[in-house]
Amino acid sequence: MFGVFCFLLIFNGCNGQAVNNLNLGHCRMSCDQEGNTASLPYFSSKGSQGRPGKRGIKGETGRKGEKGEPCQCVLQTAKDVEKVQNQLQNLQIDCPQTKYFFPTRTQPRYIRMKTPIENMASFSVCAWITPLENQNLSGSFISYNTATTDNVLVMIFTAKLDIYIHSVAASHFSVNIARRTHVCVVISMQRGWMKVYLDGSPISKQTFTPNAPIVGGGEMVIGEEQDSLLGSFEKNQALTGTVENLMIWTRQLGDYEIQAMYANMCACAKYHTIALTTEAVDVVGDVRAETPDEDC
Ligand SMILES: [Ca+2]
Repeated sequence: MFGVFCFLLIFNGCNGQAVNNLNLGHCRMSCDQEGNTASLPYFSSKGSQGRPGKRGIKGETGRKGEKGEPCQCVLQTAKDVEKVQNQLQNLQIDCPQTKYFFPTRTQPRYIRMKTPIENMASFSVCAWITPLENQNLSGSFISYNTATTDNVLVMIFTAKLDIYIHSVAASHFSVNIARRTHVCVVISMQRGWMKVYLDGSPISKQTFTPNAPIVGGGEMVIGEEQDSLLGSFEKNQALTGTVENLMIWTRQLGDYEIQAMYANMCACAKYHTIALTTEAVDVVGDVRAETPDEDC
């Protein structure tokens, strides 16, 4: 519950004004350097460096350096406050907890969504993903085909994250995952951009030619890459590792919603359209549904 607690603390503490000296260390949120466009407006700076200790005169020990300030938190404008407030209203805290382990590439083994896929003009995909021990994450995370078109949407980890839309390579992100990581991808088809977040922070935004929405009614598969409807899987594109709390929203999630999900596994952005709950999926082959870590 810490994550949501922290967000509420920020919100309640500020009353539309700046908040200073709020230590967010226990929220597992990262602070960034001021002016870095990747940082969120209410994170002003890293904890400042303490002054260095003075060198002792010969034969004496020098004084220790002072401790730096804790991570500072500043909501700079009323607009920032409003933004946080709006996004907090879009959080729920009793979110579906799901965990699936893909131990091998023995095929076929995948999760098929039974939930009907809607048209998606803007959408967001988030999950915690963990590669197998001592491996980098590799394989197809999301593969969506319709009856008439393959690769309508593909998100596949190679030594990077490759995203294909309408069968065309839309973006390649420098993302190489070697440990459990919270990953979100937010895509606007109409505006032609996609943004990747790792562990709650935006790391890259790329543009592509604006395009028609993803057409619903097809087959979405987690863990294999379809080259035909529910078939033509390739072993070297099979995902191994663990996928937790995979959810999809047919809207753009905001920075704060994504941060909140990273800070607290029980929290999630409201109004999701897809989650991998038992009743929503067919599990095929060597994929294990496991007990989620969090008891929310
Ligand atoms: Ca393929």
